[in-house]
Amino acid sequence: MENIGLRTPSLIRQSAFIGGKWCSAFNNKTYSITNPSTNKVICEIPDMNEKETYTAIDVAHKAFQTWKKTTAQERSGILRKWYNLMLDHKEDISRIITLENGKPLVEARGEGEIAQSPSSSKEFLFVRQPIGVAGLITPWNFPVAMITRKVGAALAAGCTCIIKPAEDTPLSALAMVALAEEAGVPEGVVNIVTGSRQNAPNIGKALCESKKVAGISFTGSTAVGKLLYRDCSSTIKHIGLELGGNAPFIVFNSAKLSNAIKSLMIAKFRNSGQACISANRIFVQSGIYNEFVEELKKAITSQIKVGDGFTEGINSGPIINENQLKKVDSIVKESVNAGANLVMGGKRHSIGGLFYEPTILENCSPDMRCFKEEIFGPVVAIKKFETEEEVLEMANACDVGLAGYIFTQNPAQIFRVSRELETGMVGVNEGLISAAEASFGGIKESGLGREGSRHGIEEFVDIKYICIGDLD
Ligand code: TXE
Repeated sequence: MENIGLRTPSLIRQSAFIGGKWCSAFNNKTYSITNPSTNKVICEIPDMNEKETYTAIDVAHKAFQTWKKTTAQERSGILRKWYNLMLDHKEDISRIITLENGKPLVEARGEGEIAQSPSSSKEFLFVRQPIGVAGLITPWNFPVAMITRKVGAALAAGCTCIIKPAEDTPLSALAMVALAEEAGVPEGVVNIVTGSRQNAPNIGKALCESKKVAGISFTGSTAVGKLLYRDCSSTIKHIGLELGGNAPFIVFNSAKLSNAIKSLMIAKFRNSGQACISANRIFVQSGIYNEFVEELKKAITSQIKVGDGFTEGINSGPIINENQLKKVDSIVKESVNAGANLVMGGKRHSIGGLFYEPTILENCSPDMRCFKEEIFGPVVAIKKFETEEEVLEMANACDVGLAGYIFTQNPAQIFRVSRELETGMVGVNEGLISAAEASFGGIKESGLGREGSRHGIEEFVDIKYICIGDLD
């Protein structure tokens, strides 16, 4: 395997982890993990299916019987230990993320991503209880953060869990679980079932339909979220869904242009646009439209350096796989055919592989694919608007509602537009809104529930009402 300079090479695991044991698929099948920057195979890992998932459910269910009885203090002690181990191995985990996901090391390290914000004769009792076994299904775009958000909250609440990481990026998830083992997380409390794309529906179905699983927390596409929601209905499970977005990014005439550009560079180009809160539909008011497009082009040309994430100075990595790259390219081509004006980019990068040129499309319209769909690539799609009323109508004419961004120096407009936007989160004069301390989630078809902050823990808790009458 390629030498990526790990301090603890044993963090690369080629086994899944069930019931405190590192294990292979029952039929010993494996599948290959590739580095999207080089297209080279990194290693093979177990290609598991529903049978292994049922085993993981059984052990997580058994472990729940003891884990739920631990005190919050005991659980926080173990979680703190795991957290410290992850911090100790932060550089290695970042390198593993860059290896399997492609994102530049500076992004994998997550620098600058955490914001500081740092009556009667009856007695009524309300008791918070952990829901039970939780199935955590996660995507490839933030391979560690999507898991920590879920697993931290689940374990803190007293739940045990089965993690199903994205097929493209299981190595960083396995490294994290290796550290969980080292931190002393008891056997069966954290399990991980790895599997190829082909087996994902079977693993998902097993988790959704098992009576022993009390809740599912999923981050991924709206299409898969809908499937899981349906499959959870047979057992009326808790379900948390963090699905796709199509974020409007609205720049009013009064905005500070330099800040709007700087924020868009983050909101669009972080992780090469592969983020659910990525700015997708850029609406710019007519008074500053021309200047905005000009300045954006300059910023992209001078700031974006595309290439292998391990190379110093690179700040924009590849698209995760060929399918996603084809999707990005077809959205751009179809939008141009429908009348969008290609200002720059618009094709695969000349360095080859899975890289795409940073792209600007202007004169876009709501009926084009670049506005109708989540692009999930380094493509800025812009439309000019005249009035607040008009832009709100366009921004809200959308089935999903995760994040929205507004740029204005007018205080009344800040409050008015923030309230009117049909999204779960709003960034005001700010392009980087995710923070562990904030509750994250969407409305409409962007999902159900919230992650992060104390609200994230509520997703893994049931409230039991106990009514105590006469005790004599
Ligand atoms: O997501 P999938 P994909 C959006 C984004 C992207 C598109 C497709 O627009 O272009 O989705 O990405 C597992 N039962 N987002 O195909 O398929 C899968 O193995 C159970 C937004 O990668 O949703 C992986 O672990 N699980 C999003 C996870 O679901 C199933 C992040 C996500 O994969 C399954 C990623 C099934 N039937 C993509 N099918 C965000 N909200 O940030 C797949 N999976």
